[in-house]
Amino acid sequence: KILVLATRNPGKVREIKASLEGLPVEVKGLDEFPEVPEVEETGKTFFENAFKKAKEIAEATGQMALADDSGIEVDALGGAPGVYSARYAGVHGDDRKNIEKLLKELEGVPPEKRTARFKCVMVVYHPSGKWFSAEGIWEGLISLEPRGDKGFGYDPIFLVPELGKTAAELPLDEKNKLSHRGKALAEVKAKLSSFLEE
Ligand code: ITT
Repeated sequence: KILVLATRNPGKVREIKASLEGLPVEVKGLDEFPEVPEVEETGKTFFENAFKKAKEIAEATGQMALADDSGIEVDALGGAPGVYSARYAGVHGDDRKNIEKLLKELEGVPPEKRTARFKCVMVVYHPSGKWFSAEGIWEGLISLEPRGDKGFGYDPIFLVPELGKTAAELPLDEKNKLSHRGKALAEVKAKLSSFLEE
């Protein structure tokens, strides 16, 4: 059985592949399907985008697909950037610019008011039309300045309060134990085996 990861984000691919290791499926990246077209993210929710990506990639490849739509919600900004996290500063996937913009928007906001959470919604879609979803949330604080060089996206400014470290200071396996994506993946793994039997 083949499972295609419906994402072009290499940070997500690393974390998802590490977590799915040992499952009775062959995990493939989109780079192995150069002919599939880009999926446009037009949804207003993480679920809508994850569903659209998983369905379109499953239909384009004829294989089971797993999509991840995720982002960060900052309370002091009314939940922004949310579903627009990847393109917050205008250029899709420019992590450095996104971090810069978020820190600027939060200038003057004291540490205790910098509460935020990462959210991840995953959809696994089978070309037969069957699907299921899973999700995870990771609560934390936006730090005053970036720290750490692991991970991706907003990890350097996402403080994990109980560790006193940013997500970018955690090795991949430690991040996967705590993160929104790690939690969604645990749910995917629990549901996948019965899904494969159907
Ligand atoms: P695909 O749609 O191809 O999967 P993408 O990067 O465009 O890739 P999203 O639209 O779901 O994916 O945007 C997610 C953004 O949220 C991502 O680019 C990061 O900026 C941020 N993000 C999500 N999970 C994160 C994590 O674990 N650590 C840091 N930032 C994260």
